[in-house]
Amino acid sequence: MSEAGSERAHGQAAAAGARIEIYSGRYCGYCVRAKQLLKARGLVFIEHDVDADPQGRLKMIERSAGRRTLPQIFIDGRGIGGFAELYQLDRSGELDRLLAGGMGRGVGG
Ligand SMILES: N[C@@H](CCC(=O)N[C@@H](CS)C(=O)NCC(=O)O)C(=O)O
Repeated sequence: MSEAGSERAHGQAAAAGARIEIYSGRYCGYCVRAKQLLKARGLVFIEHDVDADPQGRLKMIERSAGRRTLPQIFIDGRGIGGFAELYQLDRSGELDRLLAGGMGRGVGG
């Protein structure tokens, strides 16, 4: 199996089935907190370690419309921001709706 070392899957199978991606760095406290929150919710996520992957960092910036801070988190391809935004979504209950796909259609734009 080829192993680039920059992308890893975490977590256990979750009911929601949403694709959660987090761009992270090794010495990033907000990344640690974001991953802790996701794990505490039992959510599966794919981690892109951009320290080991400069192209991944460029892709993160492109996908997030220019955001450069770590982490950057995507749910089903939609950038939600960093840890602060994840925390707020979790607190407000919006995270559950996003994971259930309830915000996925006909919203925004
Ligand atoms: N409000 C952001 C803060 C993120 C942040 O400051 N991340 C640090 C690393 S832990 C960073 O990217 N610093 C580099 C920079 O600000 O350009 C969040 O909650 O994710």
